[in-house]
Amino acid sequence: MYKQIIVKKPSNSFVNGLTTVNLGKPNIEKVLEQHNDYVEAMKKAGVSVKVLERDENYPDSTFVEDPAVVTERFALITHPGAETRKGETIAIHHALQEFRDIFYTIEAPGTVEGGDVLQIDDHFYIGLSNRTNELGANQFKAIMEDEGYNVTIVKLKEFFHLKTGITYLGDRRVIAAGEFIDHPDFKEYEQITVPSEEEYAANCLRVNDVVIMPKGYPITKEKIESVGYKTIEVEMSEFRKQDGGLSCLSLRF
Ligand code: CIR
Repeated sequence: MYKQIIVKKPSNSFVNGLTTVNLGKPNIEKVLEQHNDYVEAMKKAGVSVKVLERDENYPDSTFVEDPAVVTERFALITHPGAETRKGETIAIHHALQEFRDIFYTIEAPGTVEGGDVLQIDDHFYIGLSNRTNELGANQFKAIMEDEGYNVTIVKLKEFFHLKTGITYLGDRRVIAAGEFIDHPDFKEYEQITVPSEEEYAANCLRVNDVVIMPKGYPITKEKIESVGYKTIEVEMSEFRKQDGGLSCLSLRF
């Protein structure tokens, strides 16, 4: 269960960030409003929130999940696959020094983005995507195995990041969409399946007693609630325009 999260204020340059979808330009007022609502939802779920200042030089830097992975004992600073995001690691490394003493780093030409990393208890799954390459995934595996974790490398077919399509809810249960429905690597977990029209809701977050999920996905919401979780919905429309899911906006530990 999480005690602490780190988020980073969206910059005005956010509207010029990377995207592969065609949903229009984000509206910066709405971006800031939705980011505030996200922070409030997290506080309601019982975590302390450290807010990092915006950085205009890095339009995508509000997606703090990608430049680091934090475990109970140490932090791993990634090497983002996106050229314009590589420099984001400096500020995240700095911020994490308040919380962790031990750091590992992924080295070029290896690339890893935190959106491709899913932790299920003492098991890490890492996706091979357009952002995380084999060299990076192998470095990640070696570091984590040395630290006593199990690691499975999962090759992605379509999803942007691993966690775009799968979330761990706790209690040996996952939410899965698209290529992760009935995927052999996750067969030991009970699955809640997300219908294709609600695929975006596969990226949500179990935070202590609640599941924080994007607003506007009633079928998935109902499925999550029917197995006994409380949900909090957060409007994510402006982050979705930049390929951002709900988990991307925080580092949790
Ligand atoms: C990017 O392309 O890097 C950002 N526009 C979106 C990053 C989303 N991050 C995540 O899913 N963890």
